[in-house]
Amino acid sequence: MNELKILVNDTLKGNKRSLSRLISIIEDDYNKAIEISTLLPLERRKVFKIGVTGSPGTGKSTIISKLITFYREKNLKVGVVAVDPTSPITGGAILGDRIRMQEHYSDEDVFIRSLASRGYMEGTTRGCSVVLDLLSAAKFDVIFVETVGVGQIGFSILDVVDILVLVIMPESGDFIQTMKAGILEIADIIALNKAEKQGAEYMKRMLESSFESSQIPKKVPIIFTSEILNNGYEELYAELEKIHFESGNDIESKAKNVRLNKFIKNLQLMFLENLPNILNRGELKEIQDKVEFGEISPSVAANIAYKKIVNYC
Ligand SMILES: Nc1nc2c(ncn2[C@@H]2O[C@H](COP(=O)(O)OP(=O)(O)OP(=O)(O)O)[C@@H](O)[C@H]2O)c(=O)[nH]1
Ligand SMILES: [Mg+2]
Repeated sequence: MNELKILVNDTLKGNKRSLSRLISIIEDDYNKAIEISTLLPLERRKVFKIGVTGSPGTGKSTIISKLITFYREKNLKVGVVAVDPTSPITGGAILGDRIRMQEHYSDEDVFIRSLASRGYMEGTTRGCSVVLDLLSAAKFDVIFVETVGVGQIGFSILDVVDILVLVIMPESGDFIQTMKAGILEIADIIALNKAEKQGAEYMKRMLESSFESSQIPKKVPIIFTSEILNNGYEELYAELEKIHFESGNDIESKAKNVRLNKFIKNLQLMFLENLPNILNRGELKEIQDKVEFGEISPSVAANIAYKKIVNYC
């Protein structure tokens, strides 16, 4: 058996060291990520994937750490993946996550991991989605995906989660940023964190009025959370569970979209990655040579090549 198969088998049996090793391989090597995804069993069990997004330092990791406690009380296995697609691995951020979620590190049924976009920027979505498949196959029940921002190049958290929690805090200019990025419209729950600070109530009113004026169809719950006062977390958890169970159908239809999107994205990435190889074969190679020597215009050639590829199917 090759190394990847052994690692996948061990991961499915619950070996966290093998899981960690596989994630490093996924981060580093796009083709191996593809191979790993083909080794995973089809996962039909419902895994609840919760996206937690917001500007740096708003308190995402702190909130996740508090929420983990509730899910662990129900004896569910919890995974956390922190993705930062904008910067290469930074010791600081990872250290921060470790400190924030420290109390859970020794728990056998909690797995926390930061993902960096080391090797292949464009593949971050794919990398993250393979990691989530891996965690699902390893029988994690709830998976948190922490990201800074929502729609950076090559990565959209919405492609991979069931529910999105937006974390914002008062006094930070965060509100304007959030509005600009259009994140309000896609959030399912807003955690107004650091709620002990002045300005929290004011910010809530601003949010509510912007919901009214912007005709966003759904009413997004806004929940105050505070580490200092140690409150709001239970309410946030209850809201997550409510959306999770009450809108079961909604989540299933979202899950269908997620699966389909994943299929299409994978295919796109495979094409992009392998196009140079495809073009080096047979008739396509001849067309490529003609373009190179100026015997045919690149756009006409692209058109012919495209038709040949499509007809081949
Ligand atoms: N005053 C106050 N500080 C908080 C609260 N929640 C979190 N913090 C602090 O805010 C800082 C950042 O918290 P994190 O949970 O690491 O924030 P984050 O959004 O995960 O940060 P990045 O991952 O670096 O983007 C830490 O020092 C926390 O202790 C809160 O409710 N009130
Ligand atoms: Mg964090």
